[in-house]
Amino acid sequence: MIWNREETLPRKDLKELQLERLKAVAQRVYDRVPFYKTQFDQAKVKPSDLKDVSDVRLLPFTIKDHLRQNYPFGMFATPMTEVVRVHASSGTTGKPTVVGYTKKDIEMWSDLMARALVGAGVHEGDIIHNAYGYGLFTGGLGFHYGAERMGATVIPISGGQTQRQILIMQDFGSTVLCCTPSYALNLADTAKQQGVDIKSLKLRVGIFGAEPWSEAMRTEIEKQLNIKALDIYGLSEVIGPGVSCECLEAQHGLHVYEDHFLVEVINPKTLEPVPPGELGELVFTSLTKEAFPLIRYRTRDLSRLIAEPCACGRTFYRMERITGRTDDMLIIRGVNVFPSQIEHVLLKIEGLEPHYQIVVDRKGTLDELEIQVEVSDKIFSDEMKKMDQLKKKLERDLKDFLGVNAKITLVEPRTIKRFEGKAQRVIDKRKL
Ligand code: DLL
Repeated sequence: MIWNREETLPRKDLKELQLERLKAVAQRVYDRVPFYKTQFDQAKVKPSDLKDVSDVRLLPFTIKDHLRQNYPFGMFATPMTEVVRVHASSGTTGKPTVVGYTKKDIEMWSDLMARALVGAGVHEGDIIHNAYGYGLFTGGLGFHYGAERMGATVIPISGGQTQRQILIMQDFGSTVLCCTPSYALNLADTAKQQGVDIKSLKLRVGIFGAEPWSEAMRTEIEKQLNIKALDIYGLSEVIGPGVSCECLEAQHGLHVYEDHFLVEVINPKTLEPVPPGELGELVFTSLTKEAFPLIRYRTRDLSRLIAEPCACGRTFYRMERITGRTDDMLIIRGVNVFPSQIEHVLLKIEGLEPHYQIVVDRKGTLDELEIQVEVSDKIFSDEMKKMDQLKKKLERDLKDFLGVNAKITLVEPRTIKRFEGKAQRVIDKRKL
């Protein structure tokens, strides 16, 4: 289902809309945010230089460090009296990144989240189990407002208290599950422990994001929960969830909400744009935000654009699921690997469970990769020979598909740490 007209605008009209909005936002930040004025002046570019959407390339990039330097509210383009909400991304080091919203920003965001939900097949009468965390994280409230906007019933359960979540899903008849993909599996696992057949619940669709996950993980979640699993992407800096989302019809690639966010993919080394189909770093410019507009924000997330029209009728370009982040790529003895690629290989092997941890260490000058992965109850109770075969197979597949040597440690069921929000798959002892 299509939520609003903009989703199917002919691309020519969309471009016009984007240009008009781009000019306005460039002028707005130039006039109102000292940081942008300095940046534009240094790059010798003026908002009036923008004659075509592709002229966005004239504008300087914004990076996370810039946001940190202007902590907490220095990048806001409205007085605080107009800011009705702030969120912040946790960030593993240093200060969080703070973002702000005016009333109109919240309305726009709610509308985009309604669009995402409707595109995922959610309708009035649905009961949305929203297990994204409520708080400074954008996930919980982002979904909450979207759900209310489109008229479904939302259960603001947030993360945690996993056993209770199963009970609530059962008793309230939840039909839609919203949480991180790792938490969806945690829920499935917990249900099993409680003797509840999660497949027998009313759940029909899940909208998962906030962390990288693989196609193999999608298959696993769909199988374990007996639902359709869709991918949603976003980041606090740009708005929160609702920057792009898959449609139920194609379930392939996430439609970027281009009427509000101008997307570019660049080569992270040369900073030059790459054409659709080529992998690179996603860069977003917010076209309509009032409190916290962002110009050419480098996300560090890697993806490719799909320009081919989608079967669903939306004209927005799609982006492929995120492969990883430029800063979470592991270089193991010269080979580049992303945790999501490792996940893809290991989930294809029968007998391994979708719970794993990647440990990277350095012995002397050499990087070592260890993958700890749970085996199924059945395999665990089988003879040692089976475990040995499984281990060898995984070693071989990792070598064949990714070209890396890894030490494999098969562990007992339910011994790998479970997560309630974003999973932390990699323990990098080199950085400890
Ligand atoms: O994670 C917003 C969000 C909430 C998205 C709920 C989807 C659902 P941050 O905490 O600022 O915001 O983290 C943003 O998470 O730059 C990506 O690296 C990663 N990420 C988000 N969605 C996906 C996804 C929220 N679908 C960072 N696939 C981003 C892969 C994702 N990575």
